[in-house]
Amino acid sequence: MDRKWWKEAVAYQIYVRSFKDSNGDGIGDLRGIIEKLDYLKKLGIDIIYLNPINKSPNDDNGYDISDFKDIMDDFGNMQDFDDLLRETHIRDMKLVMDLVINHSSDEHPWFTEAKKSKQSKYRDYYIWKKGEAGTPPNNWGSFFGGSAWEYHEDTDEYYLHLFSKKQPDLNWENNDFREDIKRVIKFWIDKGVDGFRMDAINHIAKDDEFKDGKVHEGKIYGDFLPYVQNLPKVHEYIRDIRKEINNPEIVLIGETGGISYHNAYLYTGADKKELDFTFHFDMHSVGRGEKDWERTPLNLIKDIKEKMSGWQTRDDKEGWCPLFYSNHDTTRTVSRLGNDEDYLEESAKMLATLMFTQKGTPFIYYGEEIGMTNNKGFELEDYRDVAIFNNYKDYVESGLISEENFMKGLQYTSRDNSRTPMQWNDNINGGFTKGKPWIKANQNYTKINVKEQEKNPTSILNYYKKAIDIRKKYQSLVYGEFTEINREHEEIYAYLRELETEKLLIVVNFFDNTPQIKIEKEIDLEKSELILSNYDTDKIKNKLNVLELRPYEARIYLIK
Ligand code: TEU
Ligand code: CA
Repeated sequence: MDRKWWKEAVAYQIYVRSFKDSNGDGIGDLRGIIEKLDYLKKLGIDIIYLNPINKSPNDDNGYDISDFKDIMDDFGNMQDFDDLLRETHIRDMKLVMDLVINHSSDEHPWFTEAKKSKQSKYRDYYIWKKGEAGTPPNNWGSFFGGSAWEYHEDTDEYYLHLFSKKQPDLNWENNDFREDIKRVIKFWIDKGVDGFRMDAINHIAKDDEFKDGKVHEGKIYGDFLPYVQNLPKVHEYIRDIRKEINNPEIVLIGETGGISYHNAYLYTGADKKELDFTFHFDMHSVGRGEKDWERTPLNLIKDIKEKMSGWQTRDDKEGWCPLFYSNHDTTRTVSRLGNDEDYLEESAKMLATLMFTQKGTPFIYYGEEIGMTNNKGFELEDYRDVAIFNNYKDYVESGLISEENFMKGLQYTSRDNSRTPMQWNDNINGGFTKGKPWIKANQNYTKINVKEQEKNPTSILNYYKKAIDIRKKYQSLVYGEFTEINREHEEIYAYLRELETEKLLIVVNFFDNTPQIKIEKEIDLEKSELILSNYDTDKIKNKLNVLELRPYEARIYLIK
């Protein structure tokens, strides 16, 4: 296994807008992050991954960039960035930026020039098509509701936007554009950035026939995924970027929907010279029902074991993987995979035990380390996600979906569940801001916050610290062999991690009952040392390798 700094690291994702507001405008910012670097260092963080911080009109909270080489006004200025990068490096932490290059903002100069004339040099930086008698070039629907095409009257053509209409897709077929975007990447590398998370990178190649997509049951528009996701040409463009970067110490992380453990090697295989690892969407869908307002009970084998062990048991040459259960595009981990009602602490700690004992780079999503949960009781006007309001028009105002089901669907699936202000203490808005927060704080900040948990030795936060310490102490958790045991058990997930003579057994119960498991392995638990548990350890009984686990109980044994 070739050793890399980013394989041994623990990462932390910061949704900058919601992390810490330093100037009272209700929006998180770079100086707010600087205030909290010591908190992150103490937690055991090695990599900080920031959601986009470039200049943006914020139609999609920074994922619509109007200047790739400057900092968003809401977050501060380039001096603040230079200070943040320096302070991060002084603390021996690394900084990974979000690189959003599948599209730009419609306020980017390239696009404003492109709109002026079909003869503009920048016209072909984007994807323009004629419509047919007032209708778009095809029936594609955007990820954020409505058509994927926006009509531009002055030049009588439509432009493509897989996301919002203020996010026109960039044309990667255009060589001048590709040379320009390489200059952007070089600019940030020269400033000292340690790596990039490449947003929606699997969409940068489009099928050039622009055929209509299938209109699935209950949908209004055609499905464009087969024509805009993971097409072969994506690899050619990424290899070109990697060659340009030409520095193995710079980590390149993809974001690739529609990819999982059986085909991630297409992007991350050692022989591909493309990405080091890639964010997938496997955990996003767990628990989701047929409709957004429906839930399905957790099926441990199908939803968890097959997926997680699938990533764990790939051949090393297929590449590395992230270990994450939440980010800014899905809901809060403990609400989706755990139990945020009766067993918040136990289940949050159980999930953390998985994250820090598997092979891959753990990514803590801000607030996960204190068990932040989904919102309860947001009204429609409390939501901020651009993806919501087009869908409301398309589906509720047209009567296709009832208001009640639409609102319930948001409660279960909205990205805004994971974008409420970080809960630092029990002051108003969780101590995130002295102003009015850009999005309402989750009202449980009075109970779930950093200050309370720092002083409580059995808090979720202190469990994360212990689990991270254990991960850094035992190399088998980073580079060791993963062997799942008792796959058929429907409530308990159990596996070994081994490296030379070091052997750890991890067992977790995913439910609120007390199942037993007989460890079918030539290990003698009587002689093993229990090195971490989310329950008090003196009441643990296990004889003859039969373990009985309490609700959401998690244990790590050092096998002697
Ligand atoms: O999300 C990408 C994304 O949502 C698509 O890749 C899609 O969900 C996936 O391919 C389905 O298989 C990124 C950011 O994470 C998100 O916050 C932004 O809104 C989006 O791109 C646009 O930049
Ligand atoms: Ca601010």
